This record gives sequence, structure tokens and C-alpha cells, in this order.
Amino acid sequence: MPADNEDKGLNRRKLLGTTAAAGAAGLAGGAALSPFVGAVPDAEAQTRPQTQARSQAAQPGRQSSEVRPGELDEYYVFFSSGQSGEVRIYGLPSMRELIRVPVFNRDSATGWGQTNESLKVLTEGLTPESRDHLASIGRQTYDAGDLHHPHLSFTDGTYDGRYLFVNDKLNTRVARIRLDVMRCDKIIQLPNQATVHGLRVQKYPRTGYVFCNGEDRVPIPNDGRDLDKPENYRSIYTAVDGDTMKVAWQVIVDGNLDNTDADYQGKYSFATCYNSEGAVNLAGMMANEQDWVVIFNLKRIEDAVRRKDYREIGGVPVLDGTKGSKLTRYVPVPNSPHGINTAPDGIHVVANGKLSPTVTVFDVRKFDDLFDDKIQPRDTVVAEPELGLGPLHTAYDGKGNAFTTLFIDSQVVKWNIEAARRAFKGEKVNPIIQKLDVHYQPGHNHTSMGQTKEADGKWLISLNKFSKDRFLNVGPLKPENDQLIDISGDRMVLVHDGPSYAEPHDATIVHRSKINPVDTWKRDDAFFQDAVKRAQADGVDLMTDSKVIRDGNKVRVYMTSSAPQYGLEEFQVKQGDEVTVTVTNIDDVADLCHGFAIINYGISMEIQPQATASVTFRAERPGVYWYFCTWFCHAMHMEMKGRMLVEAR
Ligand code: CUK
Ligand code: CUA
Repeated sequence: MPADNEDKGLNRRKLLGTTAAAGAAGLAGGAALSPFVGAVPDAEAQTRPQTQARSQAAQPGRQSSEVRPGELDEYYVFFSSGQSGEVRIYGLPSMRELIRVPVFNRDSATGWGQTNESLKVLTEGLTPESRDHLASIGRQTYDAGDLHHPHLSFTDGTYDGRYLFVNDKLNTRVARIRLDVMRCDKIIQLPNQATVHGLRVQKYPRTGYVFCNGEDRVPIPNDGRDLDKPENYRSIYTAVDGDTMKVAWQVIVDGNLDNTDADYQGKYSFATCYNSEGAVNLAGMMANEQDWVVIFNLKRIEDAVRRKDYREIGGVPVLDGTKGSKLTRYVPVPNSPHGINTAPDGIHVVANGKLSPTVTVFDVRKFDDLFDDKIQPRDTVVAEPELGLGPLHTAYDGKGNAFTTLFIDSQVVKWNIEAARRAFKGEKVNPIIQKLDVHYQPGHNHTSMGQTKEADGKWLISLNKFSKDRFLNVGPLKPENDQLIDISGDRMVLVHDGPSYAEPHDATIVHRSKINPVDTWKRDDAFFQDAVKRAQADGVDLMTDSKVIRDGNKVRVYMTSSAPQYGLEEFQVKQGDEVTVTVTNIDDVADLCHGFAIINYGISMEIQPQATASVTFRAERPGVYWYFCTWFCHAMHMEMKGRMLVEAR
């Protein structure tokens, strides 16, 4: 019988003391800069409230991660993948990976980043400056991204199953994934700002806005002016219209923006800010004792946009929300806050301390008075409990409790919001209910439906940045560890370790009743309408015709695919031709996917049931090149092939 995770952790922490210290140094840049880092975690741990040790097995009725063969999971989990640039969809509680959705990455299996349909999505929303830059280095788009925050569209405070929105910290982009086909259909690059880090959506009345934090400060426009004049650098907060995927407005703020969230009333959004110092190096960014949370008044911003009280820069309205503006308020919080999370009660918002062992709790009902200058910024703070070292993100169970990750302590702490409020008023109550060791160094955590008003308090996942010894050793690069925790009882119980590849930052757990994907594409789907129009202009019916159309040195090859055959067994082109191959999967069967790949041409794409996919390339290499199906579709799948004959010039 395993000992209580928590008690074991105390010993383990002694053993791993160097790790905790290294983590602290990494965060704080040395103990001298941050006094709390000097506190010995062990000493602190001994004063923690300890309750009866119990293993999972000793608690009948607790939830299990087991989903038996043939059974379905109860929840979808949408994981980001950081520098991998894609979205990964898991089932919960099994924590089985179900599928991946390529977004900012180049994906070999689907042809994302190579097909004309994906390239349209990847290029149409780039800024003119980026398009020029990419063209100057012979490229159409980026093939890398850093995807941190996956958030579903809302209607009336809960998920509506339409879209998933994600950010790209690398190339300042926001993408939208359609949840009916689980495919990215829009990507927009934001002008004026440098990176999109925090991304959350409007919860009420609907999405609505997608809020995007510009993290780094740069000159506007960033065209070579003010290179080494950081005092002229600016940070930008953007609201993208989730329906049109166009920038609705931008607000200039003070400080680097980290994470963001919105209220349940549709009145305010807010962001954590670090580097209020406006510094350009680590020591400078941590110099001040306090940074701030900036609150955005959506109605005032919309009114200002209506009055045209803005400057148009980079084709979008840019408003001034720096200190003293009517559009924003700045609430001081301890140095370098990180995550910010609205509770499902619609009242509380928690900003997580990171360099401070505290979290700061706001009451959104006080924001009206703050904007009307009836109260001071700090009057909106109703609690500030000290939770442990390195608080990064907070999740909720919908029953008044919060779960905060402690990066340096490698723990999740469960605490009660109301108790924290009472303690803040001076009552002798300890808001901390339990601390659970996680393995190791957690960043985001997330509860089932926990970012909606329908938080159900059943599951918590902790996305841990280090796995160390928890899995078979796979060399110097270790997986991360996404741990599943049962929160349905009074105490958290760890039930599953899940390795994951670089580097999920965040996840959203959605009850399966909210998501209704299709099995086959509709033939009038917008995603491949360019191909349909091209075919119509060539007099080709994609569902029945397989034809080669020559148009000068452009050759358009149309073929159907139906297991186990392409509509064309061969086609001939001339060296130097620009060839567009358009394949339509006419099989009307769930799960019957075909592929199209050309040997030694580096071409590979998939075609889902009832979909059309196309790829354009230059036939620069004479000879015989077999094309073949890449998705195992039939007993004769190996024979599903044909020849591209390239005649020498
Ligand atoms: S951030 Cu990664 S752990 Cu980009 Cu949401 Cu907090
Ligand atoms: Cu078609 Cu394999």
C-alpha cells in the first residue's frame, strides 16, 4: 500500500532539495532578489495542515482513470503543445491521446503546411510586413509556432462547441479550430504587438472577443526606429472578433502582459503584467516589489472605438490604455504575477504570484466602483492567501474551492476562497485544505468544465514541466507529466501519470456532451471551396471526373480516390511544369481516409471522407515517380498507386 503522497513528499523533498532550489533560482534569478526563496520548503511543509493519510485504494468510491476497451471517455481534453505548434485531443479520464490537430506546425501526416487548403489558412492572415519578410527568404509562411493556450468559444458562460481558439507565442498569431471537423480554419497575425502569450475568450454573452496579450514591448511601428530606446517600446492588448477573426481593437498598456481572462458578466477582462519596470533584462524586470493586474473596461473601449477616439496603426484601431486612461485600471500586486483565473462563481478572480508565495483574489463586483473612482485599486482585493512557493495557475471545483499549482514546491494546493476572504479580514482561519505533491514542477492545471459556470468538481489535471524518474528513461530529453487527480472527494487523490511530448502548457477539459464532430465532410464545406471553384472553371466534377487539364506550363490534375484506387492510374507532365494535383475522396464511409504521396518529390497529404485536398509543386525532376496512398484504407492499400511521368525538357 503506497504511503500518502503528501507524507512521502516531505522526504522526497529533502532528497530533491537541490531541485527545488534550482527551480527557485531559475524563477527568481537568485535568492537575493526574492526573499521568500530563502525559506526552506521542508520547514514550511511541516507547518502545513496534515490530515489522515489515505491511499487511493483505501478509498472505495473514488474515481478511477480506467476506461475499459470499447468504452468511451466522459470528457475531451484539448491540450496545447507549446513549441510543437499543434493541438492534441485526449480522452479523460483515460488520458489516451485521440488525435492531433496541426496548427502552426508543418505536419507530414495530413500535409498541413503543404496542401493549398492549409497554405491558404496559414498565409491569408499574415501582416503585409511578414508576408514581405517571408517572401524575401523564399517562403510563404512559418512552419513553427509556440501554442500555449487552447480555449473554447462560449455562449452564456459555458462551452458552445463551435470553436477552439489558440495563440502562437512565436509568430504573434491567433488561430481558430472548427470543432465540427477538428481542423484549423483561420489564422490571423496581430499587427503592432510582439507575441501573443495569454489568450482567453469572452464568456458572456458569447465569444465574441478573443483576448490576446502582447507580451513583449517593442516600438510601434517596429520598423527599425527606436532600436535601443526601451522607453519608447509599447505593450499591446488585442481583442479579436472570434466570428470574423479580425482585430476588433487594440489597447496600449504599461508593463509586459502575461496571462488574461474575462468575467462572466461581459463587462471586464483583465491581464497580469510583469516588468512594470519597462526593463530589458532579468534583473531589471524584477527590480520592483510590485507589478500589477490591468483591468479593461469593455464598454468604455467599445464607446471609444465608436467615437473614433483612436489612432489607426497597422490597419487596426489602437487606443491608449496606459496609466491614467479611462479605459483601464491598474491594481498593484506582488512582483511578477503569472496566471489569472476567473472562478465559476462569477465573482472571484485570482492572480497567481509566481515570485510571491501569495495569490491575489479580486471581487469583480467592485470593478464598477473602481472605474467610477469611488474606491482605490487595492480595494478590489478581497483576499491574498499565502499558499507556497511559485504559484502559477489556479483552477476551481465550482464548490468554492480553488486549486493552485506551486511550481517551486512541486505541489497543487487546495484552498477555500471564502476562508481566504475571512482570513484577509483578520479572522484566524486557514484557507489551505490540502497540499498534494505532483511530479514535478507544475505549470497550468485545469479542472473538468472548471473555466465555465458548469464547473463539476470531478477532475483536475496538473501539467508538470518535469517528469524525471516517473517514466522509463528515454535519454536526456524527458517527457513532461500530465497528472490526473480525482477531486470529487474532500481530498485530492492522484490517479494517473501521463507522459507528454513538448510541451503542453495548458488544457481545457470539456464534457463530451458539448462537442459534436461529424464523420464525413459536407461537399459544400468552405474549407476546400477554392478547389471546387477551380474544378468548375475547368469543367470538372470532382466527385466523378478524373482529368488532366493543361494550361500553358500549368497542369491541373484531378482525380477521385475510392478504396483501393485513384481515378487516374497515371498522368504525364513536362519538366518545369507547375502541377496542381487535386484529389477527392469519394468514399462516403466513416474513418475511410486516403492519402496522396509522390516518391522523391516530398509530397504527402491526406484526404478525409468526402473531402477534397490539393497540392501544387514544380515538376523539376524528370523520370517515373509513383504516387501512392498513405492511409491504410483497404486490403489492397499497397496497390493503391499510380505513376507520374515527367518528360525531360
Ligand atoms: S504559460 Cu506556460 S505554464 Cu504560457 Cu499559460 Cu503558465
Ligand atoms: Cu487509399 Cu490507402
